[in-house]
Amino acid sequence: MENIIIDTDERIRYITINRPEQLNALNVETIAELSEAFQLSDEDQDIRAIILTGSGEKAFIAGADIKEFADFTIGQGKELSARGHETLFNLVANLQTPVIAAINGYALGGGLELAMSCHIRIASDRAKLGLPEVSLGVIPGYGGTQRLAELVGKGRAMEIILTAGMISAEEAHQMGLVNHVTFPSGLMSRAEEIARQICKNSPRAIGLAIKAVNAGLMNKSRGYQKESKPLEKRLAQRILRKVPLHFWKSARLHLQETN
Ligand code: DAK
Repeated sequence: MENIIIDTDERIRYITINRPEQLNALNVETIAELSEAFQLSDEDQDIRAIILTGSGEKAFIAGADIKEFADFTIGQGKELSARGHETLFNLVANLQTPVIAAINGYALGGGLELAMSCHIRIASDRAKLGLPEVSLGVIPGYGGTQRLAELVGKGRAMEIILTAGMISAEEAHQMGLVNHVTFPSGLMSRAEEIARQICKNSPRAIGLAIKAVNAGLMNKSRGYQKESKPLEKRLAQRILRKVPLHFWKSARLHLQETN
Protein backbone atom coordinates (compact mmCIF):
# COMPACT_ATOMS: atom_id res chain seq x y z
CA MET A 1 0.00 0.00 0.00
CA GLU A 2 1.54 3.30 -1.10
CA ASN A 3 -0.79 5.84 0.40
CA ILE A 4 -1.68 4.39 3.77
CA ILE A 5 0.17 2.86 6.71
CA ILE A 6 -1.30 -0.10 8.57
CA ASP A 7 -0.16 -1.04 12.08
CA THR A 8 -1.53 -3.38 14.69
CA ASP A 9 -1.03 -3.29 18.42
CA GLU A 10 -2.74 -6.00 20.42
CA ARG A 11 -6.29 -5.98 19.09
CA ILE A 12 -6.28 -2.45 17.71
CA ARG A 13 -5.69 -1.76 14.00
CA TYR A 14 -4.27 1.65 13.08
CA ILE A 15 -4.92 2.96 9.57
CA THR A 16 -3.05 6.18 8.74
CA ILE A 17 -3.49 8.07 5.48
CA ASN A 18 0.02 8.95 4.45
CA ARG A 19 0.00 11.78 1.91
CA PRO A 20 0.97 14.63 4.23
CA GLU A 21 2.36 16.78 1.42
CA GLN A 22 -1.15 16.76 -0.14
CA LEU A 23 -2.81 17.13 3.26
CA ASN A 24 -3.91 13.47 2.98
CA ALA A 25 -6.38 14.28 0.19
CA LEU A 26 -8.32 11.26 -1.06
CA ASN A 27 -7.25 10.26 -4.55
CA VAL A 28 -8.50 7.15 -6.35
CA GLU A 29 -5.68 4.91 -5.11
CA THR A 30 -6.05 6.03 -1.51
CA ILE A 31 -9.78 5.30 -1.58
CA ALA A 32 -9.07 1.82 -2.99
CA GLU A 33 -6.34 1.11 -0.42
CA LEU A 34 -8.51 2.30 2.45
CA SER A 35 -11.38 0.15 1.25
CA GLU A 36 -9.15 -2.94 1.16
CA ALA A 37 -7.60 -2.17 4.55
CA PHE A 38 -10.99 -1.73 6.22
CA GLN A 39 -12.39 -4.92 4.68
CA LEU A 40 -9.37 -6.98 5.73
CA SER A 41 -9.45 -5.52 9.23
CA ASP A 42 -13.14 -6.33 9.59
CA GLU A 43 -12.57 -9.93 8.48
CA ASP A 44 -9.72 -10.41 10.96
CA GLN A 45 -11.18 -11.92 14.14
CA ASP A 46 -8.22 -10.63 16.18
CA ILE A 47 -8.98 -6.99 15.38
CA ARG A 48 -11.57 -5.52 17.71
CA ALA A 49 -11.28 -1.77 17.03
CA ILE A 50 -9.85 0.41 14.27
CA ILE A 51 -8.35 3.89 14.62
CA LEU A 52 -8.23 6.05 11.48
CA THR A 53 -6.01 9.13 11.37
CA GLY A 54 -3.92 11.27 9.01
CA SER A 55 -0.16 11.58 8.97
CA GLY A 56 1.57 14.87 9.72
CA GLU A 57 0.39 17.57 12.06
CA LYS A 58 -1.73 19.55 9.67
CA ALA A 59 -4.49 17.39 8.29
CA PHE A 60 -6.72 14.45 8.94
CA ILE A 61 -7.96 14.60 5.31
CA ALA A 62 -8.35 17.86 3.32
CA GLY A 63 -11.09 16.34 1.16
CA ALA A 64 -11.25 14.64 -2.19
CA ASP A 65 -8.11 15.19 -4.27
CA ILE A 66 -9.21 18.22 -6.24
CA LYS A 67 -6.13 18.13 -8.47
CA GLU A 68 -7.20 14.71 -9.65
CA PHE A 69 -10.82 15.89 -10.10
CA ALA A 70 -9.63 18.41 -12.67
CA ASP A 71 -8.59 15.64 -15.11
CA PHE A 72 -11.86 13.72 -14.95
CA THR A 73 -14.64 13.78 -17.48
CA ILE A 74 -18.14 14.14 -15.99
CA GLY A 75 -18.74 10.41 -16.54
CA GLN A 76 -15.51 9.41 -14.81
CA GLY A 77 -16.24 11.75 -11.90
CA LYS A 78 -19.72 10.28 -11.48
CA GLU A 79 -18.47 6.72 -11.61
CA LEU A 80 -15.65 7.42 -9.20
CA SER A 81 -17.88 9.05 -6.65
CA ALA A 82 -20.54 6.32 -6.87
CA ARG A 83 -17.85 3.67 -6.42
CA GLY A 84 -16.17 5.56 -3.56
CA HIS A 85 -19.48 5.91 -1.80
CA GLU A 86 -20.12 2.18 -1.74
CA THR A 87 -16.58 0.87 -1.39
CA LEU A 88 -15.46 3.22 1.36
CA PHE A 89 -17.97 5.54 3.04
CA ASN A 90 -20.90 3.14 3.36
CA LEU A 91 -18.52 0.26 3.92
CA VAL A 92 -16.99 1.97 6.97
CA ALA A 93 -20.36 2.98 8.39
CA ASN A 94 -21.58 -0.61 8.19
CA LEU A 95 -18.48 -2.44 9.44
CA GLN A 96 -18.96 -4.71 12.44
CA THR A 97 -15.67 -3.51 13.91
CA PRO A 98 -15.96 -0.04 15.44
CA VAL A 99 -13.92 2.67 13.75
CA ILE A 100 -12.68 5.70 15.70
CA ALA A 101 -11.65 8.76 13.68
CA ALA A 102 -8.76 10.57 15.37
CA ILE A 103 -9.07 13.97 13.68
CA ASN A 104 -5.63 15.52 13.94
CA GLY A 105 -6.12 18.59 11.69
CA TYR A 106 -8.18 19.68 8.69
CA ALA A 107 -11.19 17.42 8.07
CA LEU A 108 -12.76 18.93 4.97
CA GLY A 109 -15.21 17.74 2.33
CA GLY A 110 -14.75 14.02 1.73
CA GLY A 111 -12.44 14.00 4.79
CA LEU A 112 -15.19 15.10 7.13
CA GLU A 113 -17.58 12.76 5.33
CA LEU A 114 -15.23 9.85 6.02
CA ALA A 115 -14.92 10.90 9.67
CA MET A 116 -18.72 10.98 9.85
CA SER A 117 -18.88 7.45 8.42
CA CYS A 118 -16.77 6.31 11.39
CA HIS A 119 -18.58 5.25 14.55
CA ILE A 120 -16.80 7.61 16.96
CA ARG A 121 -14.94 10.89 16.38
CA ILE A 122 -12.27 12.51 18.54
CA ALA A 123 -10.60 15.76 17.51
CA SER A 124 -7.42 17.59 18.41
CA ASP A 125 -8.15 21.17 19.47
CA ARG A 126 -6.28 22.29 16.34
CA ALA A 127 -8.67 20.52 13.99
CA LYS A 128 -10.84 22.48 11.59
CA LEU A 129 -13.90 20.87 10.09
CA GLY A 130 -16.08 21.82 7.14
CA LEU A 131 -17.86 20.86 3.95
CA PRO A 132 -16.61 23.31 1.28
CA GLU A 133 -18.25 21.43 -1.61
CA VAL A 134 -20.86 24.04 -2.56
CA SER A 135 -18.07 26.59 -2.99
CA LEU A 136 -16.73 24.22 -5.69
CA GLY A 137 -20.12 23.77 -7.36
CA VAL A 138 -20.84 20.26 -6.03
CA ILE A 139 -22.67 18.93 -3.00
CA PRO A 140 -21.19 16.76 -0.26
CA GLY A 141 -21.77 13.55 -2.19
CA TYR A 142 -20.27 10.91 0.06
CA GLY A 143 -23.21 10.81 2.46
CA GLY A 144 -22.34 14.15 4.08
CA THR A 145 -25.76 15.75 3.70
CA GLN A 146 -27.39 12.80 5.49
CA ARG A 147 -24.80 12.02 8.14
CA LEU A 148 -24.22 15.62 9.18
CA ALA A 149 -27.93 16.23 9.67
CA GLU A 150 -28.16 13.01 11.71
CA LEU A 151 -25.30 14.07 13.94
CA VAL A 152 -25.97 17.76 14.51
CA GLY A 153 -29.58 18.32 13.42
CA LYS A 154 -30.99 19.84 10.25
CA GLY A 155 -30.51 23.53 11.13
CA ARG A 156 -26.83 23.30 12.00
CA ALA A 157 -26.17 20.93 9.10
CA MET A 158 -27.76 23.41 6.71
CA GLU A 159 -25.57 26.23 8.01
CA ILE A 160 -22.36 24.20 7.71
CA ILE A 161 -23.20 22.91 4.22
CA LEU A 162 -24.64 26.12 2.77
CA THR A 163 -21.96 28.48 4.08
CA ALA A 164 -19.12 26.09 3.14
CA GLY A 165 -17.21 27.53 6.09
CA MET A 166 -14.99 25.83 8.65
CA ILE A 167 -15.73 25.27 12.33
CA SER A 168 -13.32 24.65 15.19
CA ALA A 169 -13.02 21.38 17.07
CA GLU A 170 -14.65 23.02 20.09
CA GLU A 171 -17.67 24.16 18.04
CA ALA A 172 -17.88 20.66 16.54
CA HIS A 173 -17.86 19.22 20.06
CA GLN A 174 -20.60 21.53 21.27
CA MET A 175 -22.91 20.45 18.47
CA GLY A 176 -22.15 16.72 18.82
CA LEU A 177 -20.16 16.37 15.63
CA VAL A 178 -17.16 15.07 17.60
CA ASN A 179 -17.40 13.15 20.88
CA HIS A 180 -14.23 14.54 22.53
CA VAL A 181 -11.63 17.26 22.02
CA THR A 182 -8.06 16.81 23.25
CA PHE A 183 -4.68 18.50 23.15
CA PRO A 184 -2.89 17.37 19.99
CA SER A 185 -0.47 15.27 22.07
CA GLY A 186 -3.35 13.48 23.80
CA LEU A 187 -5.35 12.60 20.69
CA MET A 188 -4.08 9.09 20.06
CA SER A 189 -4.05 8.10 23.72
CA ARG A 190 -7.70 9.18 24.07
CA ALA A 191 -8.60 7.17 20.94
CA GLU A 192 -6.70 4.16 22.31
CA GLU A 193 -8.40 4.45 25.69
CA ILE A 194 -11.81 4.20 23.99
CA ALA A 195 -10.60 1.40 21.68
CA ARG A 196 -9.34 -0.62 24.68
CA GLN A 197 -12.65 -0.17 26.43
CA ILE A 198 -14.40 -1.47 23.30
CA CYS A 199 -12.03 -4.48 23.14
CA LYS A 200 -13.31 -5.67 26.53
CA ASN A 201 -16.82 -6.16 25.15
CA SER A 202 -18.42 -8.87 23.06
CA PRO A 203 -17.47 -8.33 19.38
CA ARG A 204 -20.63 -10.08 18.25
CA ALA A 205 -22.82 -7.85 20.38
CA ILE A 206 -20.91 -4.80 19.19
CA GLY A 207 -21.44 -5.76 15.53
CA LEU A 208 -25.14 -6.25 16.16
CA ALA A 209 -25.41 -2.96 18.05
CA ILE A 210 -23.84 -1.07 15.13
CA LYS A 211 -26.27 -2.75 12.74
CA ALA A 212 -29.20 -1.87 15.00
CA VAL A 213 -28.22 1.80 15.32
CA ASN A 214 -27.73 2.08 11.55
CA ALA A 215 -30.97 0.27 10.79
CA GLY A 216 -32.86 2.55 13.16
CA LEU A 217 -31.60 5.63 11.34
CA MET A 218 -32.54 4.17 7.95
CA ASN A 219 -35.99 3.20 9.14
CA LYS A 220 -36.48 6.66 10.50
CA SER A 221 -36.24 8.23 7.06
CA ARG A 222 -38.46 5.54 5.53
CA GLY A 223 -40.77 5.86 8.48
CA TYR A 224 -40.94 9.59 7.92
CA GLN A 225 -42.27 9.06 4.39
CA LYS A 226 -44.68 6.40 5.57
CA GLU A 227 -45.93 8.67 8.29
CA SER A 228 -46.33 11.71 6.03
CA LYS A 229 -48.40 9.94 3.35
CA PRO A 230 -51.43 9.08 5.50
CA LEU A 231 -51.03 12.42 7.22
CA GLU A 232 -51.20 14.21 3.86
CA LYS A 233 -54.23 12.17 2.94
CA ARG A 234 -55.95 12.92 6.21
CA LEU A 235 -55.20 16.61 5.93
CA ALA A 236 -56.43 16.67 2.34
CA GLN A 237 -59.64 14.97 3.36
CA ARG A 238 -60.17 17.48 6.15
CA ILE A 239 -59.49 20.42 3.85
CA LEU A 240 -61.65 18.98 1.05
CA ARG A 241 -64.58 18.84 3.36
CA LYS A 242 -64.27 22.57 3.96
CA VAL A 243 -63.35 23.86 0.50
CA PRO A 244 -65.96 24.13 -2.29
CA LEU A 245 -65.51 21.69 -5.19
CA HIS A 246 -65.31 24.41 -7.89
CA PHE A 247 -62.15 25.71 -6.18
CA TRP A 248 -60.38 22.33 -6.58
CA LYS A 249 -61.48 22.03 -10.19
CA SER A 250 -60.07 25.45 -11.09
CA ALA A 251 -56.91 24.77 -9.09
CA ARG A 252 -56.33 21.48 -10.96
CA LEU A 253 -56.92 23.23 -14.28
CA HIS A 254 -54.42 25.90 -13.35
CA LEU A 255 -51.80 23.24 -12.48
CA GLN A 256 -52.41 21.40 -15.79
CA GLU A 257 -51.97 24.63 -17.72
CA THR A 258 -48.77 25.62 -15.95
CA ASN A 259 -47.02 22.19 -16.07
N1 DAK B 1 -6.69 17.98 -2.98
C1 DAK B 1 -5.42 18.00 -3.49
N2 DAK B 1 -4.39 18.68 -2.94
C2 DAK B 1 -4.65 19.38 -1.82
C3 DAK B 1 -5.95 19.43 -1.23
C4 DAK B 1 -7.00 18.67 -1.86
N3 DAK B 1 -8.25 18.63 -1.39
N4 DAK B 1 -5.89 20.24 -0.14
C5 DAK B 1 -4.61 20.66 -0.05
N5 DAK B 1 -3.86 20.15 -1.05
C6 DAK B 1 -2.44 20.37 -1.31
C7 DAK B 1 -2.17 21.78 -1.81
O1 DAK B 1 -2.41 21.86 -3.19
C8 DAK B 1 -0.69 21.91 -1.46
O2 DAK B 1 0.07 21.17 -2.40
P1 DAK B 1 1.29 21.85 -3.23
O3 DAK B 1 0.67 23.01 -3.95
O4 DAK B 1 2.25 22.28 -2.16
O5 DAK B 1 1.77 20.77 -4.11
C9 DAK B 1 -0.60 21.19 -0.14
O6 DAK B 1 -1.71 20.30 -0.10
C10 DAK B 1 -0.66 22.12 1.05
O7 DAK B 1 -1.83 22.90 0.95
P2 DAK B 1 -1.85 24.49 1.16
O8 DAK B 1 -0.54 25.08 0.76
O9 DAK B 1 -3.09 24.99 0.52
O10 DAK B 1 -1.96 24.59 2.74
P3 DAK B 1 -2.61 25.77 3.58
O11 DAK B 1 -2.22 25.54 5.00
O12 DAK B 1 -2.28 27.10 2.98
O13 DAK B 1 -4.20 25.58 3.43
C11 DAK B 1 -6.23 24.30 3.39
C12 DAK B 1 -4.80 24.45 3.98
C13 DAK B 1 -6.79 22.96 3.87
C14 DAK B 1 -7.11 25.44 3.94
C15 DAK B 1 -6.17 24.39 1.86
O14 DAK B 1 -5.15 23.46 1.40
C16 DAK B 1 -7.45 24.04 1.17
O15 DAK B 1 -8.38 24.84 1.14
N6 DAK B 1 -7.51 22.86 0.55
C17 DAK B 1 -8.63 22.45 -0.26
C18 DAK B 1 -9.77 21.97 0.60
C19 DAK B 1 -10.89 21.49 -0.28
O16 DAK B 1 -11.55 22.28 -0.97
N7 DAK B 1 -11.09 20.19 -0.32
C20 DAK B 1 -12.02 19.55 -1.25
C21 DAK B 1 -13.38 19.52 -0.63
S1 DAK B 1 -14.57 19.00 -1.79
C22 DAK B 1 -19.21 13.89 -4.66
C23 DAK B 1 -18.45 13.13 -3.80
C24 DAK B 1 -17.49 13.71 -3.04
C25 DAK B 1 -17.23 15.04 -3.12
C26 DAK B 1 -17.97 15.80 -3.97
C27 DAK B 1 -18.96 15.24 -4.74
N8 DAK B 1 -20.23 13.29 -5.42
C28 DAK B 1 -20.71 11.98 -5.12
C29 DAK B 1 -20.97 14.07 -6.39
C30 DAK B 1 -16.18 15.58 -2.28
C31 DAK B 1 -15.69 16.78 -2.51
C32 DAK B 1 -14.69 17.36 -1.60
O17 DAK B 1 -14.06 16.73 -0.80
